[in-house]
Amino acid sequence: MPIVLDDTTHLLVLTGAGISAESGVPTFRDANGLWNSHRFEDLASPEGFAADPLLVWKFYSQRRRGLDNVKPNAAHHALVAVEQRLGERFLLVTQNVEGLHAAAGSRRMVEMHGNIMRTKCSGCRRTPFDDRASHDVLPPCDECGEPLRPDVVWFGEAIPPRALDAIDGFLKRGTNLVFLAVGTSGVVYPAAGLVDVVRRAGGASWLVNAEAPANVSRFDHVEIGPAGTVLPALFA
Ligand code: BV8
Ligand code: ZN
Repeated sequence: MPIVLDDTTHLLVLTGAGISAESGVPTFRDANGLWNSHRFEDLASPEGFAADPLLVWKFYSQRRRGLDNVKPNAAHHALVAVEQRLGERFLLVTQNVEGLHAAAGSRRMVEMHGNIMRTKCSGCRRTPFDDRASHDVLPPCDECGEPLRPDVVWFGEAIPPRALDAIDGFLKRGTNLVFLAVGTSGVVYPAAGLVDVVRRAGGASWLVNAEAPANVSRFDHVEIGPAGTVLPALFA
Protein backbone atom coordinates (compact mmCIF):
# COMPACT_ATOMS: atom_id res chain seq x y z
CA MET A 1 0.00 0.00 0.00
CA PRO A 2 1.60 3.35 -0.99
CA ILE A 3 1.88 6.32 1.37
CA VAL A 4 -0.54 9.01 0.22
CA LEU A 5 1.34 12.30 -0.08
CA ASP A 6 -0.89 15.29 -0.81
CA ASP A 7 -0.21 19.04 -0.88
CA THR A 8 -0.32 19.32 2.91
CA THR A 9 1.60 16.19 3.96
CA HIS A 10 4.64 16.82 6.18
CA LEU A 11 6.88 13.76 6.00
CA LEU A 12 9.45 13.06 8.72
CA VAL A 13 11.73 10.14 7.84
CA LEU A 14 14.06 8.37 10.30
CA THR A 15 16.66 6.02 8.87
CA GLY A 16 19.03 3.53 10.46
CA ALA A 17 21.75 1.15 9.38
CA GLY A 18 19.31 -1.13 7.51
CA ILE A 19 18.82 1.42 4.71
CA SER A 20 22.52 1.14 3.85
CA ALA A 21 22.73 -2.66 4.20
CA GLU A 22 22.05 -3.18 0.48
CA SER A 23 24.96 -0.82 -0.25
CA GLY A 24 27.22 -3.22 1.66
CA VAL A 25 27.56 -1.27 4.92
CA PRO A 26 27.42 -3.52 8.01
CA THR A 27 24.53 -2.97 10.41
CA PHE A 28 24.93 -3.05 14.20
CA ARG A 29 22.56 -5.59 15.66
CA ASP A 30 21.91 -8.11 12.86
CA ALA A 31 23.60 -11.56 12.81
CA ASN A 32 26.75 -10.11 11.21
CA GLY A 33 26.31 -6.71 12.87
CA LEU A 34 29.18 -4.72 14.38
CA TRP A 35 27.86 -5.01 17.93
CA ASN A 36 27.82 -8.81 17.66
CA SER A 37 31.58 -8.99 17.45
CA HIS A 38 32.40 -5.86 19.49
CA ARG A 39 31.12 -4.42 22.77
CA PHE A 40 29.64 -0.99 22.02
CA GLU A 41 30.67 0.18 25.50
CA ASP A 42 34.34 -0.39 24.52
CA LEU A 43 34.19 1.25 21.09
CA ALA A 44 31.38 3.80 21.06
CA SER A 45 31.43 5.49 24.46
CA PRO A 46 33.56 8.22 26.08
CA GLU A 47 34.63 5.67 28.72
CA GLY A 48 35.80 3.22 26.04
CA PHE A 49 37.78 5.98 24.31
CA ALA A 50 39.39 7.08 27.58
CA ALA A 51 40.39 3.48 28.37
CA ASP A 52 41.87 2.66 24.94
CA PRO A 53 41.77 5.49 22.38
CA LEU A 54 43.90 3.64 19.84
CA LEU A 55 41.56 0.63 19.84
CA VAL A 56 38.65 3.00 19.18
CA TRP A 57 40.56 4.76 16.35
CA LYS A 58 41.38 1.41 14.74
CA PHE A 59 37.69 0.45 14.81
CA TYR A 60 36.62 3.70 13.13
CA SER A 61 39.55 3.65 10.68
CA GLN A 62 38.52 0.17 9.57
CA ARG A 63 34.93 1.36 9.08
CA ARG A 64 36.17 4.35 7.03
CA ARG A 65 38.20 2.05 4.79
CA GLY A 66 35.14 -0.17 4.35
CA LEU A 67 33.28 2.81 2.86
CA ASP A 68 35.78 3.45 0.05
CA ASN A 69 33.72 1.98 -2.80
CA VAL A 70 30.27 2.14 -1.23
CA LYS A 71 27.44 3.84 -3.12
CA PRO A 72 23.86 4.88 -2.25
CA ASN A 73 21.16 2.36 -3.21
CA ALA A 74 17.58 2.59 -4.50
CA ALA A 75 16.23 3.39 -1.02
CA HIS A 76 18.51 6.44 -0.60
CA HIS A 77 17.52 7.61 -4.09
CA ALA A 78 13.80 7.15 -3.37
CA LEU A 79 14.13 9.54 -0.40
CA VAL A 80 15.83 12.14 -2.59
CA ALA A 81 12.94 11.93 -5.06
CA VAL A 82 10.33 12.38 -2.34
CA GLU A 83 12.27 15.33 -0.87
CA GLN A 84 12.16 16.96 -4.32
CA ARG A 85 8.38 16.48 -4.41
CA LEU A 86 7.68 17.83 -0.91
CA GLY A 87 10.35 20.52 -0.53
CA GLU A 88 10.18 22.11 2.92
CA ARG A 89 7.42 19.69 3.96
CA PHE A 90 10.12 17.00 4.18
CA LEU A 91 12.80 16.27 6.79
CA LEU A 92 15.16 13.29 6.87
CA VAL A 93 16.72 12.36 10.22
CA THR A 94 19.39 9.71 9.98
CA GLN A 95 21.21 7.79 12.68
CA ASN A 96 23.74 6.73 10.04
CA VAL A 97 27.22 8.18 10.14
CA GLU A 98 28.50 7.03 6.73
CA GLY A 99 27.16 9.93 4.64
CA LEU A 100 25.26 7.93 1.99
CA HIS A 101 22.16 10.14 2.16
CA ALA A 102 24.23 13.23 1.34
CA ALA A 103 26.03 11.29 -1.41
CA ALA A 104 22.64 10.40 -2.92
CA GLY A 105 21.61 14.08 -2.91
CA SER A 106 19.48 14.47 0.26
CA ARG A 107 19.69 18.06 1.50
CA ARG A 108 16.89 18.53 4.07
CA MET A 109 18.71 16.13 6.33
CA VAL A 110 19.95 15.85 9.91
CA GLU A 111 22.78 13.44 10.80
CA MET A 112 21.77 13.05 14.45
CA HIS A 113 24.68 10.72 15.37
CA GLY A 114 27.33 12.73 13.48
CA ASN A 115 29.52 11.66 10.57
CA ILE A 116 32.37 9.17 10.57
CA MET A 117 34.22 11.14 7.87
CA ARG A 118 34.75 14.08 10.24
CA THR A 119 37.21 14.34 13.11
CA LYS A 120 37.08 16.59 16.17
CA CYS A 121 39.18 17.21 19.26
CA SER A 122 38.37 15.36 22.46
CA GLY A 123 39.88 18.21 24.49
CA CYS A 124 39.14 21.62 22.97
CA ARG A 125 36.37 23.31 20.98
CA ARG A 126 38.22 23.27 17.66
CA THR A 127 35.76 23.01 14.73
CA PRO A 128 35.34 19.43 13.40
CA PHE A 129 37.03 18.84 10.03
CA ASP A 130 36.65 16.41 7.10
CA ASP A 131 38.91 13.40 7.47
CA ARG A 132 38.89 10.16 5.49
CA ALA A 133 42.27 9.03 6.85
CA SER A 134 42.90 5.69 8.54
CA HIS A 135 44.63 6.48 11.83
CA ASP A 136 46.79 3.61 13.03
CA VAL A 137 48.53 5.83 15.55
CA LEU A 138 46.68 8.19 17.86
CA PRO A 139 46.36 11.61 16.16
CA PRO A 140 46.96 14.53 18.58
CA CYS A 141 45.21 17.90 18.24
CA ASP A 142 47.46 20.61 16.68
CA GLU A 143 45.94 23.19 19.00
CA CYS A 144 45.83 21.52 22.44
CA GLY A 145 47.64 18.17 22.09
CA GLU A 146 44.70 16.07 23.33
CA PRO A 147 43.70 13.05 21.22
CA LEU A 148 41.45 13.63 18.23
CA ARG A 149 38.31 11.50 17.85
CA PRO A 150 35.64 10.84 15.23
CA ASP A 151 32.80 13.39 15.11
CA VAL A 152 30.10 10.87 16.05
CA VAL A 153 27.71 10.72 19.01
CA TRP A 154 28.70 7.95 21.40
CA PHE A 155 26.46 6.24 23.95
CA GLY A 156 26.02 8.53 26.93
CA GLU A 157 26.68 11.67 24.85
CA ALA A 158 24.08 14.27 24.03
CA ILE A 159 22.59 14.51 20.52
CA PRO A 160 23.80 17.82 18.95
CA PRO A 161 21.28 20.54 19.91
CA ARG A 162 21.11 21.69 16.27
CA ALA A 163 19.78 18.26 15.28
CA LEU A 164 17.14 18.24 18.02
CA ASP A 165 16.11 21.83 17.17
CA ALA A 166 15.62 20.91 13.50
CA ILE A 167 13.36 18.00 14.47
CA ASP A 168 11.38 20.11 16.97
CA GLY A 169 10.98 22.93 14.44
CA PHE A 170 9.68 20.53 11.82
CA LEU A 171 7.22 18.90 14.24
CA LYS A 172 5.88 22.30 15.31
CA ARG A 173 5.30 23.39 11.71
CA GLY A 174 3.82 20.14 10.56
CA THR A 175 0.13 19.70 9.91
CA ASN A 176 -0.88 16.36 8.33
CA LEU A 177 2.22 14.72 9.75
CA VAL A 178 3.47 11.36 8.51
CA PHE A 179 6.41 9.55 10.13
CA LEU A 180 8.38 6.85 8.32
CA ALA A 181 11.14 4.79 9.95
CA VAL A 182 13.41 2.74 7.67
CA GLY A 183 15.97 0.07 8.58
CA THR A 184 16.30 0.67 12.28
CA SER A 185 16.02 -1.74 15.21
CA GLY A 186 14.31 0.80 17.47
CA VAL A 187 16.50 0.28 20.52
CA VAL A 188 18.66 3.43 20.59
CA TYR A 189 17.11 6.54 22.12
CA PRO A 190 16.15 9.28 21.54
CA ALA A 191 15.72 8.13 17.88
CA ALA A 192 13.58 5.12 18.89
CA GLY A 193 11.14 7.44 20.71
CA LEU A 194 10.44 9.67 17.69
CA VAL A 195 7.53 7.46 16.65
CA ASP A 196 5.83 8.19 19.98
CA VAL A 197 6.41 11.93 19.65
CA VAL A 198 4.75 11.91 16.23
CA ARG A 199 1.82 9.78 17.42
CA ARG A 200 1.21 12.16 20.33
CA ALA A 201 1.11 14.98 17.77
CA GLY A 202 -1.60 13.07 15.87
CA GLY A 203 0.64 11.86 13.02
CA ALA A 204 0.46 8.56 11.14
CA SER A 205 3.43 6.20 11.43
CA TRP A 206 4.97 3.85 8.88
CA LEU A 207 7.80 1.37 9.21
CA VAL A 208 9.90 -0.32 6.52
CA ASN A 209 12.28 -2.92 7.95
CA ALA A 210 13.71 -6.31 7.03
CA GLU A 211 12.17 -7.79 10.19
CA ALA A 212 9.90 -6.67 13.03
CA PRO A 213 12.02 -4.46 15.36
CA ALA A 214 11.72 -3.81 19.11
CA ASN A 215 9.22 -0.96 18.74
CA VAL A 216 7.07 -2.48 15.95
CA SER A 217 3.80 -2.30 17.91
CA ARG A 218 4.01 1.51 17.94
CA PHE A 219 3.60 1.81 14.14
CA ASP A 220 0.26 2.09 12.32
CA HIS A 221 1.59 0.57 9.08
CA VAL A 222 4.38 -1.99 8.84
CA GLU A 223 6.04 -3.15 5.60
CA ILE A 224 8.51 -6.00 6.14
CA GLY A 225 11.12 -6.31 3.39
CA PRO A 226 14.35 -4.85 1.99
CA ALA A 227 14.32 -1.05 1.89
CA GLY A 228 15.78 -0.93 -1.64
CA THR A 229 12.69 -2.67 -2.99
CA VAL A 230 9.97 -1.60 -0.56
CA LEU A 231 10.73 2.14 -0.39
CA PRO A 232 10.54 2.99 -4.11
CA ALA A 233 7.20 1.12 -4.29
CA LEU A 234 5.90 2.91 -1.19
CA PHE A 235 6.15 6.30 -2.90
CA ALA A 236 4.90 5.08 -6.29
C1 BV8 B 1 21.51 10.28 24.88
C2 BV8 B 1 27.15 6.30 16.42
C3 BV8 B 1 21.26 11.87 26.67
C4 BV8 B 1 28.58 6.08 16.16
C5 BV8 B 1 25.61 5.24 17.93
C6 BV8 B 1 17.94 2.76 28.91
C7 BV8 B 1 16.71 3.00 28.30
C8 BV8 B 1 16.58 3.97 27.32
C9 BV8 B 1 17.68 4.72 26.92
C10 BV8 B 1 18.90 4.48 27.51
C11 BV8 B 1 19.02 3.51 28.50
N1 BV8 B 1 20.32 3.49 28.90
C12 BV8 B 1 21.02 4.41 28.17
C13 BV8 B 1 20.17 5.02 27.32
C14 BV8 B 1 20.50 6.07 26.34
C15 BV8 B 1 21.25 5.54 25.16
C16 BV8 B 1 20.49 4.37 24.59
O1 BV8 B 1 19.54 4.51 23.84
N2 BV8 B 1 20.95 3.17 24.89
C17 BV8 B 1 20.25 1.95 24.45
C18 BV8 B 1 21.27 0.96 23.94
C19 BV8 B 1 19.43 1.45 25.59
N3 BV8 B 1 21.30 6.62 24.20
C20 BV8 B 1 22.28 7.50 24.20
O2 BV8 B 1 23.22 7.42 24.97
C21 BV8 B 1 22.15 8.66 23.23
N4 BV8 B 1 22.35 9.89 23.92
O3 BV8 B 1 20.55 9.65 25.23
O4 BV8 B 1 21.88 11.48 25.45
C22 BV8 B 1 22.12 12.93 27.24
C23 BV8 B 1 21.58 14.17 27.43
C24 BV8 B 1 22.38 15.19 27.99
C25 BV8 B 1 23.70 14.94 28.33
C26 BV8 B 1 24.25 13.69 28.12
C27 BV8 B 1 23.46 12.66 27.55
C28 BV8 B 1 23.22 8.59 22.17
C29 BV8 B 1 23.06 7.37 21.32
C30 BV8 B 1 24.04 7.41 20.16
C31 BV8 B 1 24.68 6.10 19.98
N5 BV8 B 1 25.55 6.15 18.85
N6 BV8 B 1 26.61 5.19 17.12
C32 BV8 B 1 28.88 4.83 15.43
O5 BV8 B 1 28.17 4.53 14.47
O6 BV8 B 1 29.87 4.21 15.79
S1 BV8 B 1 24.36 4.09 18.00
C33 BV8 B 1 24.26 2.85 16.87
O7 BV8 B 1 22.91 2.43 16.96
C34 BV8 B 1 24.36 3.17 15.44
O8 BV8 B 1 25.35 4.07 15.13
C35 BV8 B 1 23.01 3.67 15.03
O9 BV8 B 1 23.10 5.06 14.89
C36 BV8 B 1 22.12 3.29 16.19
C37 BV8 B 1 20.87 2.64 15.81
O10 BV8 B 1 21.13 1.41 15.17
P1 BV8 B 1 20.29 1.07 13.89
O11 BV8 B 1 20.60 2.08 12.88
O12 BV8 B 1 18.88 0.88 14.27
O13 BV8 B 1 20.97 -0.30 13.40
P2 BV8 B 1 20.67 -1.79 13.87
O14 BV8 B 1 21.77 -2.65 13.35
O15 BV8 B 1 20.38 -1.87 15.29
O16 BV8 B 1 19.32 -2.17 13.10
C38 BV8 B 1 19.28 -2.30 11.69
C39 BV8 B 1 17.86 -2.71 11.33
O17 BV8 B 1 17.77 -2.71 9.91
C40 BV8 B 1 17.49 -4.13 11.80
O18 BV8 B 1 16.24 -4.09 12.46
C41 BV8 B 1 17.40 -4.94 10.51
O19 BV8 B 1 16.37 -5.91 10.53
C42 BV8 B 1 17.11 -3.88 9.51
N7 BV8 B 1 17.61 -4.18 8.14
C43 BV8 B 1 18.72 -4.86 7.75
N8 BV8 B 1 18.83 -4.87 6.42
C44 BV8 B 1 17.77 -4.18 5.94
C45 BV8 B 1 16.98 -3.74 7.04
N9 BV8 B 1 15.85 -3.06 6.88
C46 BV8 B 1 15.47 -2.76 5.62
N10 BV8 B 1 16.17 -3.14 4.52
C47 BV8 B 1 17.31 -3.85 4.63
N11 BV8 B 1 17.99 -4.22 3.53
ZN1 ZN C 1 42.26 20.32 20.76
